Amino acid sequence: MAEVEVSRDGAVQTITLNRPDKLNAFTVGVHEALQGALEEARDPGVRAVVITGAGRGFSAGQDLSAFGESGDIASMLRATYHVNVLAIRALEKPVIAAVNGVCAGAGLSLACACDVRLASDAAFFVPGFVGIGLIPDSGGTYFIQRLLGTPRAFEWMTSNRRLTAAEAHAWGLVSEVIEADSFAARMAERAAELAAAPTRAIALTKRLYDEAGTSTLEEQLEREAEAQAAAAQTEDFREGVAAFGEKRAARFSGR
Ligand code: LHQ
Repeated sequence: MAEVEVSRDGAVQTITLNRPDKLNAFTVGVHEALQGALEEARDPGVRAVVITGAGRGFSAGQDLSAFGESGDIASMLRATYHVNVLAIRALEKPVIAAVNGVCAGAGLSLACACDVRLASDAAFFVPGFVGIGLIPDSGGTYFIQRLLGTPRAFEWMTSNRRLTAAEAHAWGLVSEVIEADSFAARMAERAAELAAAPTRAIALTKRLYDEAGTSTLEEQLEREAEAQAAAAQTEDFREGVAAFGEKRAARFSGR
């Protein structure tokens, strides 16, 4: 069995971390396979990507038994986690973290690097890092600060508190909590909705929100103007306006 499985259903690509006995903890092999899957996801035929986990875990972060694979942690982070976190942000399509279960350490960072987070009611969220004397890496200080604000991010990430899916929803960490039995179906429905959206506009919106964190208002207004000019060149814009005029649902192609 592959440690990362990739499947395609229409315009939705699903990437499943597949080391269930280890709660899908990351090894070098998992990083490499995830990198390959994220490269595949660049195919224009893919218009939404789902990352999920097999078994009762989303991911428990770094495989602590494989921790000795590299003595140089900084280089290891740069060569593995960083590549995949940056690939998720660079993908010009929405990436959904379908958090089916336990989500800890760099698994939590990876989920937070995604654009949308859905959680099963069987999921729970654990910082992990502080439990072993480490700092939140793989974007854990970046994304979680943006999602929760500094005071809550700091308190949580330094406490190692286990958060239920309901608490994660109340905090705004996940947008939806779904009963475990209907999780796969709801995840597929949400991914299909996003895959049917005007992909170029979604991609431009993703980039604009990423840039907004470090822009001045003037810079951001200018970026919006340029992005809007690009969005207005798409077939989807023409289709959206035509559908509005004809009082029908738009059929976006992603072009
Ligand atoms: C695991 C793991 C795991 C291996 C559960 N590794 N086996 C980056 C760069 C360099 C260095 C270090 O780190 C990083 C980034 C990071 O991600 S650091 C943070 C690493 N993650 C953690 O510290 C979390 C460790 N795991 C846990 O605290 C618990 O397992 C959680 C809270 C995730 C789940 O607890 P439970 O639901 O009670 O499950 P469990 O503990 O019984 O785990 C089930 C199995 O999975 C068990 O194996 P076994 O053979 O005994 O059934 C665990 O050993 C294994 N496992 N996490 N990270």
